[in-house]
Amino acid sequence: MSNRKQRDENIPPGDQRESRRRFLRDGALTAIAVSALAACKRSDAAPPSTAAAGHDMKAAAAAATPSPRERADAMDRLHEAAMKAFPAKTRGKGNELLAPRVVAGVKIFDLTAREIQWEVAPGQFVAAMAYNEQVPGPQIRVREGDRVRVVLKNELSESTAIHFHGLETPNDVDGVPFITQPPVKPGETHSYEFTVPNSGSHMYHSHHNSTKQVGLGMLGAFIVEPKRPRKIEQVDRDYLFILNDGLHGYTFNGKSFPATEPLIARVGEKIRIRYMNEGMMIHPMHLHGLHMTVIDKDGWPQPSPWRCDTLNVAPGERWDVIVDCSRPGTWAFHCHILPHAESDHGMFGMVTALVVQA
Ligand SMILES: [Cu+2]
Repeated sequence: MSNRKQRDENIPPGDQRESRRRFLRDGALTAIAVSALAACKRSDAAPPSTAAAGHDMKAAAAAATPSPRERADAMDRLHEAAMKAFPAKTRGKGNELLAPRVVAGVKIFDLTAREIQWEVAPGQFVAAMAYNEQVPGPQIRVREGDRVRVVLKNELSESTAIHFHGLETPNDVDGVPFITQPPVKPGETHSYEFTVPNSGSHMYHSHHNSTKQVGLGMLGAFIVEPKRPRKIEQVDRDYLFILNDGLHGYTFNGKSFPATEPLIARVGEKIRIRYMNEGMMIHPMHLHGLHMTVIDKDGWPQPSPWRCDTLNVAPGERWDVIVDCSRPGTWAFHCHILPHAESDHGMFGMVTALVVQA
């Protein structure tokens, strides 16, 4: 996907038409100005016909060339349109909590893998591979020590398998084809059953043809609540960001700005944010105005919580942070690799906001 296409696709359709009109118009004005200037140069080189004709052409060129202020206004209109569209409505929502069926004390989670169309940004539909038609897949949330069974039904046109990333499961449910199981062929169903070992923020994802399958959405959060939560974990709200940078572009929870969801809190509340990187690049997550206190790495408590405002999240990593929402305002919140977040058409991709209400 070209940057230009990415930028265009991240502008709402109505605004895209308007922005294209403006860019075409600005481009046309520039072309008119350039050809007029070229004609002037040619006429300067040739014997002058009349002084008045040369003067008229220069005046026309000056009138047709957008001024720096006009060009700035044209660019700023695009930035404003992207910002004002946030949070934009799109079809489909990922990371919805999946309620298990409970049979004989076992929590059973049914996941069906299927190829779908996913609206990653307003009007931008992309081919996706999804669990239960969600990108990210539905959130699995259990307690340390629970007995779980994940039943995978493969309705894709290729084989697949699920790996439970970060969970110290028995080897036979590790989900790696040709190491611990045969691939799950199209039309087949495969069950993974285990007692949930370590607590923390973990993930599940395809471990077969994974550059494509994970890049297209076959991933989800697997949260394990601890038997004995720490005092620092007692929060008012629990948010989760799954970062991805594959075939759908730069996304938070399967959506690109302005279709990303804002995080909402009230002044004085404590929120937890769980970052999970399912992509192929590092994403330094930067929160404006408020610091983050890092409590867990890959589900493991840090020896001593530490503070930062920019946290590097590498592929496969999970980081859990607490934010004390002490200051009201709409705080920008984005990946600080700037080409993942902003172009000359405005913000796109890995951008959202933490809204702290007074
Ligand atoms: Cu990034």
